[in-house]
Amino acid sequence: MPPGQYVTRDFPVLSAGPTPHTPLDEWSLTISGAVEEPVSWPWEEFVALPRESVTVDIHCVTKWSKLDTTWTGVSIDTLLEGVDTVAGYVTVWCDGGYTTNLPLEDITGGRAWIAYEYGDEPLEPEHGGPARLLVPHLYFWKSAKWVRGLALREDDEPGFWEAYGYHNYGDPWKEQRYQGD
Ligand SMILES: Nc1nc2c(c(=O)[nH]1)N[C@H]1C(S)=C(S)[C@@H](COP(=O)(O)O)O[C@H]1N2
Ligand SMILES: [Mo]
Repeated sequence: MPPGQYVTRDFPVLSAGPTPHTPLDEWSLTISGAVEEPVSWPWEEFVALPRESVTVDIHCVTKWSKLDTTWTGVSIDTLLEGVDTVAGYVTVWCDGGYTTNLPLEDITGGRAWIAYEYGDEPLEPEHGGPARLLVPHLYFWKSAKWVRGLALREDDEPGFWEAYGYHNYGDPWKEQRYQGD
């Protein structure tokens, strides 16, 4: 367990605003920014991509951790196949306006997914359905719910909570909760 965390069996919902309900026929996932050509998958094409199931622990900055959560989704490596970029960072953006920033290397190498099932069921809207980012090695605020796109960038720019004083990187093992930690 990372320092300062306790285990919960519940699955708390933490959202900075109301839960968006985007119909699947209006949903797509887009990779844009520092790329030759932006690429976009409508829902049906997205869920037809190769899928992976992973069982991971998740760690919220408010100190709860949930062990052995099982998710199914598309690896970011799969989405970036054939995408040529000089970008070192990514801004993840969502329905509802939430954003979060990460180094590109933290969402590649089998370390991040766009998840659309939780425990073999479609991901519930409150937990980010139809699809959310899953980056279990960082605090859970980086795992953006209702994700719609990855904007690849050459420079880093703080996302929603990062601009409000959360740590820019958010490694739970180093207890990087807030700026200065
Ligand atoms: N779009 C969006 N994603 C978000 C949030 C949010 O408010 N909006 N909250 C973040 C925070 S602070 C946490 S701890 C987790 C909570 O996910 P959960 O509600 O599924 O537990 O989602 C993260 N992703
Ligand atoms: Mo959070």
